[in-house]
Amino acid sequence: MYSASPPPRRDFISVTLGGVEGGGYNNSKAWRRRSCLRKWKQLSRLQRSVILFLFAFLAVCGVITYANMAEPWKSLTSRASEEQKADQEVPGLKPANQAVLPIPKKADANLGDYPDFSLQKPPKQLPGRRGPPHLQIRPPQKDTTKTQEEAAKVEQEPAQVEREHKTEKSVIRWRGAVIDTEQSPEPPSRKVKEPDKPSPAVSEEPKEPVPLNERQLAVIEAFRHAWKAYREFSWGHDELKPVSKSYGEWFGLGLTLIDALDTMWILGLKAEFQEARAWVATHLNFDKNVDVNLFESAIRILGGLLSTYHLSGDSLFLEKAKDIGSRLMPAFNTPSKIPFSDVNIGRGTAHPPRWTSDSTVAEVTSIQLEFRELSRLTGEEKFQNAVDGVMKHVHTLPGKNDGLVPMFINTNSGQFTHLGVYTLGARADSYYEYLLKQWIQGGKKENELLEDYVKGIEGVKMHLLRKSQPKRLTFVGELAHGRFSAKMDHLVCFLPGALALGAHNGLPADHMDLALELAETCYQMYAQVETGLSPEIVHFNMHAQKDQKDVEIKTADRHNLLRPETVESLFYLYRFTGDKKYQDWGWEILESFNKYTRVATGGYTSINNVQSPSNPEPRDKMESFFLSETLKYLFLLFSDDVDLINLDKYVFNTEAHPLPIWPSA
Ligand code: DMJ
Repeated sequence: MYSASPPPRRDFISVTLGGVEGGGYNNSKAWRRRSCLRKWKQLSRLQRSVILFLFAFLAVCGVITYANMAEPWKSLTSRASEEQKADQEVPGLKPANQAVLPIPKKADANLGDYPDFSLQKPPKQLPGRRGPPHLQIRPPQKDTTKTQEEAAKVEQEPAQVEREHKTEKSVIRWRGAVIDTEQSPEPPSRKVKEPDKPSPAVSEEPKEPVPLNERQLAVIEAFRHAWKAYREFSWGHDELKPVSKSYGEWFGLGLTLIDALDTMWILGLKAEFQEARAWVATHLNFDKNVDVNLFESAIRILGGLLSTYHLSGDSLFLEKAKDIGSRLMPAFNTPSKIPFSDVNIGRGTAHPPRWTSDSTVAEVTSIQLEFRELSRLTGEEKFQNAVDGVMKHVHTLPGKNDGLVPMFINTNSGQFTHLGVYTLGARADSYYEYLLKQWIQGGKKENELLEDYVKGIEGVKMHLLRKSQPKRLTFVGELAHGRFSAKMDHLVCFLPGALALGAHNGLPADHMDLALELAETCYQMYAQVETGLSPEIVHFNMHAQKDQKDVEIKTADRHNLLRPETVESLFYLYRFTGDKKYQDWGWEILESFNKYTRVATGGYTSINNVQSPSNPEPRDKMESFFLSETLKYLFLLFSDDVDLINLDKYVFNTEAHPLPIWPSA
């Protein structure tokens, strides 16, 4: 308790030093000086010379010692700058990595290759874009939500943000141009480049900038609208919840930020990219006691980091890629070497889902592009060996139906389980996609992959294709124990793009025919719906009845998660055919996203009901793939520049992260 009364008075003894100061001390000093002088005079000349020599000798030694002590500081300073250079290289990685860094072609002048939209005012809202009332949340007059350090940073001048990045001892190459001029003129990669090492990532040649068209600008505006909210409400977290202006966590690893890095690069959002890069450098830490899904981490985090590394040439991303890749490896410690679905990246333990020891077939066969590329870059074979082992094993496995695979595989026995159900949708989709894409990635030499892919497509044709009514749209249904179901997931809409990519790479022409038909079907899954947005799953009408649409939607399936597959396929088809209708279809889809999923205060949200234009029921979640895939594919679809991610140089992983096609040995 406090007492209000004053503290008791204390009596102190006062000591005066006057006597000492006034006489004694000074007197004794003078006395000592006189006595020393007397003693010195009493010495012989020889004795005095010896003493003087000794003093001189000690003085010289002192000077030499001082000089030697100063030297380490000097070398420390120069070592610091050496370390600064070495920091551009990836610690612990073999020289092979450094050799694969893309080498800048020109200096800062190249920044002009592509316009930097990050500093522009967003283009005006396109006319006629008005969402339903509950999504028309008015933006606050003044932004008072930026409480995070990072958010505050962005309020600074972009130049200031750039300056801060420079102090982080790192180089950023923007489309082939070195941004950080403090970097030594010759990048480390160039110094260690060895001709026989694995060939580098595809470095973008400097070229004349292709002016952006109105549709591309609209995609940039959409991205910036989404990013603005991510920055304000969920910076560094996994997913934006745009309606509640908060965030959701899945792995706690900044999933959206990592997933969006290469999109920002491709869209030319320089300041945004640099700010995100700074977060990766300072905040992204994989040493966390957290369970992550192997597949999702591989395609989003590992894939995102690897592609950003290739596009930017910034070794920070390779360093992080190696870190997460290594931490995911315990997943392969199973009796069958078929990986578990989940890994604790901090503890180095892995496990299947709680209810089963099965893994999903699509998941264990759709991590290969990423781990194979990681091996190529690091020179460490363990990554590729692990994932190639899975493919080899699946190649020989019984239980397929004319190339179609079941959806589950057991991590103990290594056998397929739940036999008899075949789909190109959830749990099997990207198995087919990655067969083709690994074959392309590896220079079209791995015949087993090609064989399995072609067989799989034959299986689709034999068992899963039907025509709808009334438009006779070709669709891909499902087979369950011999019974056909006219159900098609939106996820299946990756298939037209994959088929077109295969045909472009020399596979049978009827793959392209099927691609064209299925692309039309996927477009109709949007066009025939009230909001112009596809539901998660449709059922195709197979019986001719008056006034019926091809597309039927069940109540449980009428949500839209901002998925990319249809616009992904439209992009491939436009690239390979040049038919502008694909761009027009993509534009319609973007307009519908803007109309029904755009939150006025920032961000886009998944919705519950694509059949209700007046109330699509926002789910309050923006999936990371909206930025990683949907907007990226739309941007590329609207581009007429075939060199903007050239499909003969890059192969997209299943999360739309472009990885280089390996140059032939
Ligand atoms: C993404 O994570 C990937 O495209 C994956 O292959 C399927 N699901 C989502 C997008 O729909």
